[in-house]
Amino acid sequence: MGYALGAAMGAKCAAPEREVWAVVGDGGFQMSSPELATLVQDSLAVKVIVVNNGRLGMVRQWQEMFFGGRYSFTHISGPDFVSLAAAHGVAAARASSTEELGDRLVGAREHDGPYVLDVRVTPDENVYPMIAPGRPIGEMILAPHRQR
Ligand SMILES: Cc1ncc(C[n+]2csc(CCOP(=O)(O)OP(=O)(O)O)c2C)c(N)n1
Repeated sequence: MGYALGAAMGAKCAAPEREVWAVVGDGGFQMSSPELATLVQDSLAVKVIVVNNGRLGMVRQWQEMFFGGRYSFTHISGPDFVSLAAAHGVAAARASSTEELGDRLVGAREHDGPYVLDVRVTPDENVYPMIAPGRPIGEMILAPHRQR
């Protein structure tokens, strides 16, 4: 968590001719968003797609599935990522529906420079596979019907 943007920046430095995207959660992006300044300073045309569910989603899902829906500190209201990017001089847009997403992705790809795409997604959508807290990787839950 918080690693993707820095890793993408390293990848872009190593292969400047390649298209490089960082796919990040809104929680993870808040750990590394100061690197937006580095993108500008070092002219790194990394594209960032923020999968923005307003949740620390993996932990929220644990709380739903294993802790009786007792949600604790997993609902987050981050900054406006489009404004945050703009404050750093990074182009940005938001997609709030599936219909908008295609055009926004094209816009991000065609932009000559770094870009932040804030994609709003369903807050409480669950994601699989999932490993229960304290359980080994061999007990990975692959789909909802395998929940215990
Ligand atoms: C540095 C660090 N801190 C805490 C965690 C525990 N952790 C795992 S997933 C997660 C929430 C991630 O939220 P977000 O980045 O918004 O992504 P989502 O799960 O919603 O897709 C947390 C806090 C971690 N993996 N790494």
